[in-house]
Amino acid sequence: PVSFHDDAPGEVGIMPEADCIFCKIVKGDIPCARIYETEHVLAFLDVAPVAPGHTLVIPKAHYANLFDLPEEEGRRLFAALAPVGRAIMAATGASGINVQMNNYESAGQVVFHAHLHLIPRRAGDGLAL
Ligand code: D5M
Repeated sequence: PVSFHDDAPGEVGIMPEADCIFCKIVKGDIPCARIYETEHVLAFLDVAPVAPGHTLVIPKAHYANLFDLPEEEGRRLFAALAPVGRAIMAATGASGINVQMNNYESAGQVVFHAHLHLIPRRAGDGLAL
């Protein structure tokens, strides 16, 4: 990511990557089904769900994957998981939920903006994750 200093003294921002689809979603240039949002974190429905309610939780700032993520951003992402997960379970009637993160291409990452998958589960749903 490219760091720059914005107007606020002492603040460091992360410039959105021009060709990153999740940065475009954060900016509102590409639509999404937004289900949760804070100053730093966004959650929206996955466009190719493996189960109804499959959701992605992302930092608004651009980091390629887990290993680029500053500790504070990781904390914010993790803090979003329980409220978002609870809401997804309530909305879908799921009885369980998987949290999955793919890092690097060989682990199945196709969008190189760090994101966590929240995947609602039901007993006997047959999903192999
Ligand atoms: O998964 C990347 C995930 O991102 C994959 O499940 C599809 C999803 N995706 C891709 N484009 C969009 C848009 N525009 N909206 C919502 N969801 C999207 P990975 O973990 O990188 O394999």
